[in-house]
Amino acid sequence: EIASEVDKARMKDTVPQIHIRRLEHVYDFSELTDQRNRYANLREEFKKLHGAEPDFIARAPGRVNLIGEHIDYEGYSVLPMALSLDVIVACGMRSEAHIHVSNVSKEVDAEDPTKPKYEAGILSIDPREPVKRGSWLSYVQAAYKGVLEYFMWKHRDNKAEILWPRQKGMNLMVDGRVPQGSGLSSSSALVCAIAIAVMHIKKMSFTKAEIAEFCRECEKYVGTQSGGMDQAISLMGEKGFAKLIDFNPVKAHSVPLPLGGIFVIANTVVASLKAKAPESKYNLRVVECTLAAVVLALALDVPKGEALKLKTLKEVQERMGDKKDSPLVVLEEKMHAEPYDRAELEPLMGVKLEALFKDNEDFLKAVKYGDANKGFQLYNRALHVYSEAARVYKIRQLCADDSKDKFQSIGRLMTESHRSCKTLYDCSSPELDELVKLAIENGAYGARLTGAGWGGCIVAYVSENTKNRFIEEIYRSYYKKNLDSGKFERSQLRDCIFPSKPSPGACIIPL
Ligand code: NG1
Ligand code: MG
Repeated sequence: EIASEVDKARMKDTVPQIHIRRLEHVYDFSELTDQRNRYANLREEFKKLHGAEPDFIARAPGRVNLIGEHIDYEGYSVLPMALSLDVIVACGMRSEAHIHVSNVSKEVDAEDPTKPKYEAGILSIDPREPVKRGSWLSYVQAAYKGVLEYFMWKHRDNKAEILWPRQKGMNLMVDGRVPQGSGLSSSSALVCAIAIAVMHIKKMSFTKAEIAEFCRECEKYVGTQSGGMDQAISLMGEKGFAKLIDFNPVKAHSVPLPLGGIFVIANTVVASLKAKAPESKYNLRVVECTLAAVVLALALDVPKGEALKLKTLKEVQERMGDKKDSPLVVLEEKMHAEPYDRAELEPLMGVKLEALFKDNEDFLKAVKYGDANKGFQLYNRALHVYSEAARVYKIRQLCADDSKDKFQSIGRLMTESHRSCKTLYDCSSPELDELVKLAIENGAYGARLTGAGWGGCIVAYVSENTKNRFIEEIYRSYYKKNLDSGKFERSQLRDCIFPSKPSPGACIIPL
């Protein structure tokens, strides 16, 4: 009997399909009533609009990244955990051959208060249609397209493409609780929730790893050329564990967190500007890392043809020979700290910047901006990436350690990560710096920005015993202060500071 239990547990672990779960297995007891009401409200709204109950609800969580910032797209492992803040989508068939998408949110548009913030819309069922950018519906369309394109690619020998014209339509109604632009990955939660909803209604079955890979790719249709952390953790999160996520191929390892410590998330309430025009700071960082990889590879005598094809700093580290374990020394030796500009880069690489990024419009825009401004900060960006990648493994090790001062050591590494994000990667903001400072002054072991930065949230590592006092102090010194001065409105402060617990990943909730 025990053997069969062990077998069952192992099966559960190795069959990486999307789970079908009941509400009480998704949320903590303390939030169940609130969640039941929320789900009931979504069903009711759906029924009001479409005249029938939805078939099921799909759910995908946001995440907090504990360590490993801006290194996923460079191929390095990261350490996030899924949150209970999530996106839920009610889903049903539709007789017309198109997709109706709506949102239960009553929020109004910031610029035009006569319009809802999340306007309903109709999307085509033809997955070949390009994604229209600039609306929340772009993420829905990207996810739909991602699922169907992957299906068609996987079944290309069976002529799957003849399937789509005969597709039925569907109704999707969304209720999201991950605050937008907060660095907690509201976008990927939406993409993943839609992807599994579409899969489930079309009876497609892919593994979590497959879904994570194609969701990472399809979210790029919206414009941010991101790594795969957010989609992977949203799909592969597990109750009670942080996850070390590896890439190429994507894989998640459970990391138990030390008892007695807790990660508190605090939102600056200033939205992240990572994708803001004209340059998209985020895409510019990805471009800078690619250029750093090429320049470093050339300095290591990697043949030009090969060097120009390298995409990540990790691939370069693998070519460092006996210095593979000390990339910082190599970097110091082979690159200069001053920014690189076109005049230096093009003769070195033997190609035009535009030629190197010719396949990607978003990168070309970033190149144009970098070129017209202060050049490309290759050394600083690479220094951040290599040192941050090492910190991820150190923290993972500390989580497994029995040393007494592990809380302090983990905290110190987190604060180091923040400093690196601020000074080398230039992705912090005055409010993020202020919150990190306040967190440390109020007894946190350490604190750092989380997610892309340039706004959004910090995560602070705090002793479980003092967390309530900690939260009160931060509330008083940051939120109350800004509320009193009129900088914030009360409505912005929902879920602004809360202790987080590792929650389960995406699932389907039958009705
Ligand atoms: P957020 O902050 O959730 O937008 C972004 C990227 C991640 C990762 C982090 C920085 C997306 C969808 N996600 O996250 O892949 O690169 O920044 O570590 O853009
Ligand atoms: Mg995002």
